[in-house]
Amino acid sequence: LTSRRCIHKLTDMQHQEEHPVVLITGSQGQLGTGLARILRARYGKNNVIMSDIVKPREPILQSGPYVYADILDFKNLQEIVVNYNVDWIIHFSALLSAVGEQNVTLAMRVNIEGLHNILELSRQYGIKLFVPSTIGAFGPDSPRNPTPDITIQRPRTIYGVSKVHAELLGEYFNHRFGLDFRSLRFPGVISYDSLPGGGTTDYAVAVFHEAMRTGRYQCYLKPDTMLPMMYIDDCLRSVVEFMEVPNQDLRMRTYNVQAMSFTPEELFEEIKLYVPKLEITYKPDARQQIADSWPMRFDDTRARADWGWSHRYDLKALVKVMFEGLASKFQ
Ligand code: AKB
Repeated sequence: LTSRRCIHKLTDMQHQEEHPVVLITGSQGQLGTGLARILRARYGKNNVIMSDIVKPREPILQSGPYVYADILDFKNLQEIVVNYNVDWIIHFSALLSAVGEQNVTLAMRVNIEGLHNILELSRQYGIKLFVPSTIGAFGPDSPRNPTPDITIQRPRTIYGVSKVHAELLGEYFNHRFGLDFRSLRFPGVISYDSLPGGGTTDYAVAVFHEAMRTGRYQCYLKPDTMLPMMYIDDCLRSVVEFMEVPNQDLRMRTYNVQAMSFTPEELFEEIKLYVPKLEITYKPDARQQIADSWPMRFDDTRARADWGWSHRYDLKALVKVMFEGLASKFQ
């Protein structure tokens, strides 16, 4: 009997590993819908619960469960975790760098208090937790080209401070309580069917839309400001691949992931191959100072060595896929 019970237990664990129930917070942001689509195809439509504090965009309703989740309300989170028997949380809720500077109090609540709730919840219920980090977790004292995984981190934005806090607290919960915490530091993410919400790297998305709509774009960063960037498909694939790595194979809990680095000028030159008459003007604002303190290029050798990270999109491939995607959207 005992061994049969053991076998049942093993099969349950195996099933949980192969078909985890995943809760995505902040799922109406830039990354949530795309990730839910991939995870639903992999683990089953009803195993991926999208959540946010806003109403879902139309098609989401038919594609699987969608619930109200306020990350500042611990009981609300407990209820969802228990009712759906959640195994993993992908914690996307956050205020980004530029918008965070405009509302520091709210950024502290969402990015810090919200994270505390998610960490505590994950510890209590034995949940595997992914929290994205960012190039913004570094600051003017960090080496910028390239920026290694482990180096000085003294960011000057509330967004960056909250992300360093998340990295450190997650790693602490890992070694203190055995929480399976995982984090990737993302570059600016570029996508055509979802918009970023108030970051410093948003220009690299906005310019595509303006090139298609008006043929004109005013850039808030100087032409030679180099930052790491990544196409959304690479970004979402990195999350899935990283989450599926067996726990014992990870040497660290927080990894840099790099794909490409470019300046506004380099991006606009490439875009002009598709929109030759594109008119660009530059009017740097407060975001310039933020960008100047961030990495120009990530060193991600450890992610490549430890769990096989490899990007597929460089600048040329990115611009091509963006125009193909936008063309189908604007038709
Ligand atoms: C931002 O610009 O704030 C984000 C990021 C790089 O984390 N896109």
